[in-house]
Amino acid sequence: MSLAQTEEAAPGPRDRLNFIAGEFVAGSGEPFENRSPVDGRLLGVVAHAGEDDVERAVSAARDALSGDWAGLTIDQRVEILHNIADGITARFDAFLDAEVADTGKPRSLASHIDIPRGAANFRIFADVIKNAGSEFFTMATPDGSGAINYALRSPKGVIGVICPWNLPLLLMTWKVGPALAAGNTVVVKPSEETPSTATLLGEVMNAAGVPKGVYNVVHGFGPGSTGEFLTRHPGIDAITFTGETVTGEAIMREAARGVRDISFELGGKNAALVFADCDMDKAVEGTLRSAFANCGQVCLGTERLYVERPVFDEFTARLKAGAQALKLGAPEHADTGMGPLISAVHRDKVLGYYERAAREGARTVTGGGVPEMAPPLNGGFWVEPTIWTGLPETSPVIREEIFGPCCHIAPFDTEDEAVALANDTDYGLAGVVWTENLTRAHRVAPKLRAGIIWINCWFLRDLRTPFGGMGKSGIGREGGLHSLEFYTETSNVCVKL
Ligand code: NAD
Ligand code: 6OD
Repeated sequence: MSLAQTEEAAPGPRDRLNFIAGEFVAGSGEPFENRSPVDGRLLGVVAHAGEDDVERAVSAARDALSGDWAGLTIDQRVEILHNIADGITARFDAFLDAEVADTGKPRSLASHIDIPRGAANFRIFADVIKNAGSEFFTMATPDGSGAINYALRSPKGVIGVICPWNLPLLLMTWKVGPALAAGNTVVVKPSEETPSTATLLGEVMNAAGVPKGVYNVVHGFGPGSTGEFLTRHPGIDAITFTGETVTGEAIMREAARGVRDISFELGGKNAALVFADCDMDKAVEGTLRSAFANCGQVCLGTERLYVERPVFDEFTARLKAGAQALKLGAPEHADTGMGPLISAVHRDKVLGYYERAAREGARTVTGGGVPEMAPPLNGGFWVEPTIWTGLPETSPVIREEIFGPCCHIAPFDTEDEAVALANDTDYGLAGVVWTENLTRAHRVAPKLRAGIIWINCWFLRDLRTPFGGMGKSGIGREGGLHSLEFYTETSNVCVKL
């Protein structure tokens, strides 16, 4: 398949080439198609990195690690990180076009979240590295002269960065920003569904003065392909991964060779608790976003809702009305509230849960099927925003991550029951509590077994705060100084006085 083959004009071929040692290059693997989730049209063809391309990318990253990049002062590195952020901002529309084409998400969403956050991830981690202090301890010694200790941070090395498709630029830069700030070099494997923005970033890196080989991108699939070639490669010192829990298990097996460090941001089956003393307007508006934003393809999204019995009917009715008012449509329309799922494969998975819920006797409050879309959108991967009630807590619909625009809603009677229901999961990524009673909020928050807990809000994130999950939701925390813990090695220096 030719790299130039497209059905219509789309972002240039560079947008889908590998980026190795500062050059845009094809790959030795069979190129593969990139299709629009909105209508299924061919957007372009993606270069496919073979094992030899991964080898070249890793060795470019290793060379850069000890080359010009290592010779920079922190101030020079910080300046380059700001250049990268400025470069993304200067090409805002190109990034926006590419991200919207690959994901089908509403343009309004990507322009407020994905692209600005993609730039902010470089600014924030430039500030973090600039202000990161060092541990310093004095100690007594038997001879009375004493000793001082100080800790030195050094880059961990070449970092393998494996990314998902739901927030491609945001989640990739969330790893690349701190990795580069700490002086590492990276080889990025974007999702096969969303190849464009990671490659476009290569142009920004070159213009920003990033030495060749510091940032590399290899395209392809996971098992038996580019992703596995990368995680298996002994030249990779640590792996940071965002994606499904089962993929995390496979990557962990590879990381065990050579005892390499990992940072994992995995799946979730997040609960929200709606207490009768909540501000109902805020709770409904927040839950509409947490359940349906990005077509439910957000790891932090709410798929399990527990509502205190006195307000159960009112809350359910208002959530239903909000879901039914969501306008499904093309990304560029200002009133589009929800786009399609990422792919036909993912739509089949989500619809499998829709069918299972019906089979298990759920009461469908709204949705549950595939909406009628007019041509050409009928070629896309659309599903209805869906709310169920009435399923037992043992149902796979309530226990497994669906990653679609759907949630199950059940009543509770006591605070203890609500906490127990929220914690009855193998995952532990995020939780939301809706209550105007601050004492209750602070009492409940520490009882929830989740890495991120929101009170009366959702997706509000300061990038310096710890981010990550418990149980099947991940290993480690990233964000601010927490990221530096992963992206650096620490050595203690002890000086006898
Ligand atoms: P995925 O696990 O299918 O794929 C993620 C990446 O891993 C892709 O680039 C893929 O090609 C690669 N990959 C797959 N198998 C591999 C292997 N054996 N070796 C190396 N690489 C491999 O995930 P996805 O479908 O792209 O994303 C959706 C999932 O990501 C959901 O489960 C969601 O919860 C999770 N997610 C988690 C967070 C978080 O912060 N916790 C954020 C976003 C998404
Ligand atoms: O906001 C962020 O930085 C972040 N990591 C969001 C994750 C969203 C998951 O889908």
